[in-house]
Order: sequence, then C-alpha cells, then structure tokens
Amino acid sequence: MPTILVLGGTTEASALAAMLAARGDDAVLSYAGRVASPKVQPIPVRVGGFGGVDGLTSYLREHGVTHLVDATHPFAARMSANAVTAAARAGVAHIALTRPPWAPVAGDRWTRVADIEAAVAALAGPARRVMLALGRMHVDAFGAQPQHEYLLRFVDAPDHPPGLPRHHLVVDRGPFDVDGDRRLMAAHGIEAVVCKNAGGTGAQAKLGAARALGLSVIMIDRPVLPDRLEVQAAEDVLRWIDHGADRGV
Ligand code: 3Y8
Ligand code: NAP
Repeated sequence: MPTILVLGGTTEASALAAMLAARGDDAVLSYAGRVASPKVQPIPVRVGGFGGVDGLTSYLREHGVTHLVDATHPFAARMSANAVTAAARAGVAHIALTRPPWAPVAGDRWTRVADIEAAVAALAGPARRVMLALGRMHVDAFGAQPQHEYLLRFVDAPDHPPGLPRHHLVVDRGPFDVDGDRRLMAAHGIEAVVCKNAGGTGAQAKLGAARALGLSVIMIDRPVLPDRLEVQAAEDVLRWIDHGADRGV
C-alpha cells in the first residue's frame, strides 16, 4: 500500500487530493502555512515548513512515505528543489504535477520579464495605474517605483500596510473569473497588469480581462526548476503510483 505525500497549494494539488480520497489511498497534503485558512481538503493535511532538505528527508523516512508528489506552484522553486534532493536521499519515488506556462494569444499585449526585479525595472517611467496580481510576498520590491497608483490583491489582510505610497488593496482568493477581474480592472482604471506565469486555470482570468480591456501585461517568467519527472494531469500521477513509480511513467 503506497504512502503518498502531496506538496500542495495549487488547483491541481486539490484535484489530485480529491482523487486520492476517492480511492482511499494513504495520502497527506502539505501546505507551507502561508495563508490563514488554507482550503479544506478531503485527505489529512499538514501545515508548515519541514525544516529544509534535512527536515523533509527525515519526514519522508519517519512517515514511511513511498511516493512524493510535488504539486506546488511553479514559483515555489525552493520547495521543488528541496523535494527532488530529499526524495533522492530518502530513496522515495518523486514526481511533479505541474501545468504548462501560459502563452500569449491574439490580442495579448505582453512584455515578458525574467523575474520580480525585472518587472520592477519595467515599470520605470511616468505614473500609471498598475495592478500587481502577485499576492503579498513580493509587493515591497515595487517601492522602487512609487510613482504609480497600485491595485493589490492579497489572500489575507496584511498585518501592516503595504509599503507603497499610493495603493488600493483587495483581499480575495482565487480561482478568479474573467468578468470579475474585468470589472475590478475597469473600476480602478487599470492600465497595466503585472503577474507571474503561473499557468493553470486558477489565476488565468486576469489575462482574459486584460486582453478584453486592451491592457498591457508584464508577464514574469518562471524560475528554473531542477530536472525531474513531470506530468500535467492528476490521472497520470495515479498511473505512476499504481504502475510507473519504479520505472518512471
Ligand atoms: C497557501 C492555499 C486550490 C488552490 C488555489 C493556482 C490557483 C487560486 C490564483 C491573482 C493571482 C498568487 C497567490 C494565487 C492563486 C490558486 C490556488 C492560487 C495567485 C492559495 C493557498 C496558499 C496560497 C499561497 C499564495 C502566495 C501567493 C500566491 C496569491 C489554499 C490560496 C498571487 C500566485 O499571503 C501570502 O503569503 C500568499 C502567498 C504564495 C503569492 C505571493 O507571493 O503572495 N499563493 N494560495 C499555500 C500554502 O500555505 O502552502 O488553497 O487555500 C492557493 C491558490 N492560490 O486548491 O484551489 O492553482 O495557482 N495565489 C500567482 O499565481 O501569481 C493570485 O491575484 O490574480
Ligand atoms: P518556496 O519559496 O518554494 O518555499 C519556501 C519554503 O516554504 C520551503 O523551503 C518550505 O520550508 C516551505 N514550503 C513551501 N511549500 C510548502 C508546502 N507545500 N508544504 C510545506 N512547506 C512548504 O514556496 P512559496 O513560493 O513560498 O510557496 C508556498 C506555498 O504556496 C506552496 O504550497 C505553493 O504551492 C503555494 N503557492 C505559491 C505561489 C507562488 O506564487 N509562489 C502561488 C500559489 C500557491 P522548509 O524549507 O522549512 O521545508
């Protein structure tokens, strides 16, 4: 009987958790503990860091984990790197459940940048009304471009006001929808949107909204992740658990 640890925090992780629950698998979903009330899951959940690679390696060994599924967000680069290293050390089968990056379509006005710093640099110039659809963790970096009127969207209300002189904060969690994002952007007269190339469907609405409104989008490319076995459908993870773990799907 496999013992599965899913590193979660994405729409795909939740979809996999539902399938594992339906099959009665011995599985636990793990959250970092970034938000006050993470989504309720149909399998047991653990919350909080493991304590680096060593902590995760010990966790895998102590809990007899046989299959590690990294279903974290594409920007959770440190967690994904730790997962590959710890699984190898503990001799645990490892797979990543991810989603393809978004690609621009007709009508999109994207400027692709390499990382958060490059997104900040791309905002040099006269004051504009900019939506930072990046969550909470990287907002302070945009203090280097204080001239803009920012629209921020966080999952939780922050315990101290964001360090941007002119900003409006919306507290809301995805998945979002195009009409809602379009209304939000229009109501705030947004001229440009900054976002991460998360891929998937949970954060995609803002791209459709920006396209409909003819807004420019500063799209942050994903960080480089280690080589690993990757699939893009939860069903492929189940096949891997049932048949492929020893020889990689
Ligand atoms: C804690 C746990 C599910 C998962 C849903 C997905 C979709 C909705 C859209 C915008 C973009 C953003 C942000 C976003 C989305 C999904 C997914 C996704 C983007 C939750 C969740 C956790 C987090 C962490 C949180 C980050 C933040 C990022 C907000 C749960 C709700 C901006 C990423 O306050 C903080 O510290 C928040 C931190 C990492 C990025 C940041 O820098 O602030 N996600 N998001 C996970 C943990 O503790 O381990 O589900 O309740 C999950 C989801 N958020 O099961 O349906 O699959 O991507 N999450 C981005 O894409 O740029 C919002 O506003 O348009
Ligand atoms: P990160 O920078 O790659 O990870 C930093 C540290 O957070 C990790 O080393 C680990 O701590 C802990 N951690 C991260 N994910 C964890 C998990 N699922 N379970 C237990 N510990 C975890 O990660 P992040 O970008 O902060 O993302 C944190 C969580 O939010 C992840 O679950 C991710 O899927 C979710 N999320 C992130 C984004 C995003 O934009 N980054 C978007 C949507 C959802 P230790 O070293 O102590 O083990």
